[in-house]
Amino acid sequence: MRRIPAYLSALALGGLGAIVPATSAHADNWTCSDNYTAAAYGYMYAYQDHTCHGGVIGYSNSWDSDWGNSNGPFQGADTNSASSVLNKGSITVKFFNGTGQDWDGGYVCLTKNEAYATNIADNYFTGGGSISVTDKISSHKWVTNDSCAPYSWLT
Ligand SMILES: [Ca+2]
Ligand SMILES: [Ca+2]
Repeated sequence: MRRIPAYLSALALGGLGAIVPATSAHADNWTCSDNYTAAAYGYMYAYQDHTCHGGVIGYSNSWDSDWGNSNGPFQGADTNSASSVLNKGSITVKFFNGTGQDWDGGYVCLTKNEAYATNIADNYFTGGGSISVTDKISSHKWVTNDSCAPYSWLT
């Protein structure tokens, strides 16, 4: 009689969930990879806390020139509140600091290949001043990479 491999036995007995170690499932909760998998194609997302935690502030497949006004995908208290961001679109997202200034002030860019920035506290807007991106994003739009400075990439 052929011996059944142990992992197949486990699968047959306990189902797929039973063979996923609990530690692995927990670890997934502290990255943005699960959020990226669940995200809709063509959209960018912004989250309240780092590593895509704390709730989705907003998501968009278009632009929003003021995350603090009462129009578009980001409104009111959404401005100056994002701590991590995700890009599942087809081009780059450009995020701006200028609060209520319609795509003004310093900026940072997130490419579709980078996919997400888990903690933007150690990223700084262009224009100097060492302004951390956390809790400072106030608008966004989709751009081609040539509109982003070499030092403006979110990682
Ligand atoms: Ca808005
Ligand atoms: Ca701002």
